[in-house]
Formats: sequence, C-alpha cells, structure tokens
Amino acid sequence: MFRIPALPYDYEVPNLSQLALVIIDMQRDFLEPGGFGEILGNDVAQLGSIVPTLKGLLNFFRQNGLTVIHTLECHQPDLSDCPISKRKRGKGSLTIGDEGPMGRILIRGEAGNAIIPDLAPIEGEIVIHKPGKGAFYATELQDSLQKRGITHLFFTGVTTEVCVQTTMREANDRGYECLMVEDCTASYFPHFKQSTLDMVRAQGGIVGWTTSAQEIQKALSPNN
Ligand code: C5J
Repeated sequence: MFRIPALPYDYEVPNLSQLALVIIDMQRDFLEPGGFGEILGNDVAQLGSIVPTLKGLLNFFRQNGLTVIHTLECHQPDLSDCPISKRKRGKGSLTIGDEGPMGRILIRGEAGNAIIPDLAPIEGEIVIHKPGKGAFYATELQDSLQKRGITHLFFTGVTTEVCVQTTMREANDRGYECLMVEDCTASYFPHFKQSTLDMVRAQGGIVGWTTSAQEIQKALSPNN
C-alpha cells in the first residue's frame, strides 16, 4: 500500500499495477499560438508553465514502468464526429476544421493537433483520440482500463476546468479513485483552476483528491 499526502485526506494506492497517469490534451492546438485555444480568444502562454513539472512526473512513471495514458481532443477530417453545436461555439474568425497556421484546427493528424514534443507519447503508452471534452465519451478508454485492471487514476493536463475536470468526473462516476495533480494542470483562467481544485476537494472529496507531483514521487519512489 502506498499512501500519498493529499487533500482532503491521504490518498491510497493499493498496488502500482492498478495505477495510471492520465495526461489530457497537451496539444499544440491548446498550447501554441494559431491553434484552437487561441482562436477562442485565450492567452495560450498561460498553459506552458506546467510542462517541466509534468515532464518530470511522466519520466518518473516511465522509469518505474507505470501505465501512462495520453488523450487528444480531435475530430475526423470529414467532421462526422463534431456536432454542429460545437463548431458554432466561439466568436473567432476560424472554427474547428478551418485551415489555420498549424493546419486544420482540431483535426486528427494535423500538425497543430499533435501533442507537444516535450510530452510526446512513446511506444507502449495508451493514446486516446476523443471528440468530446470527457475522455470516456465515444472512446475505448473504459475498455483499456478494465483490460489492464486499472482502478486508480492521476489527472493532469489542460484545461483544468474543461477537459481535465470533465474526464475526472466521468471517471468518478465509473468508480475510479481519482486524484488531480495540482501543479501538472493549467487553465487559461487561473481562478478557474483554483475553483476546480476547491470543488474536487470539497465535501470530503466528493470528486476525488488533489496533491502535488513531488508528493506523488516521494510516496511512490522505490527507495521510499
Ligand atoms: C478545451 C480542453 N478547453 N482540452 N479543451 O476546449 O480543455
């Protein structure tokens, strides 16, 4: 049993084989100028600060042979999996599927849709392409987790209050033990990130737990 100091109380991992690190949507489309995040009017510079800490946690998982899952928000080139309502959102000059500086916006396979090079998946890691905000909607994620016997999920990535929180809530309803890594998630709106952390921890951890990358690495370290 591994015990991680967390809020609102310690988080326990019975066995490391039951654990996965979930990295949500660390894509150029959200972190770089010219992508989906910027066309919605956001300051994309807000998101880059978590990359070194998240990279450290990812390396820790890799070095210890632990399960890593990456997600990408994306749509088919013919947009058959993109509801009209989603295309109509936002007031930018471009929308999902339009040609932008990094290729077609939020379209699978386009340059802007890739995960940023610092966090690119390596062989053996699970990669989930998702058309929605939540990673369980219209994907094979639940099957993948069940096949591997995974019950405990650490959530990281962007943006905290949209795709990260949506996926964590979906996971919570499916019975997973969910922990959000405070310094490995970011929002275009820092106060939304803070509110999300507060919501997760409220009411005795109604959606799960939060902690830092350092506490995780200390608690799970083989030398501990
Ligand atoms: C958004 C996401 N914000 N990955 N996507 O549209 O959070």
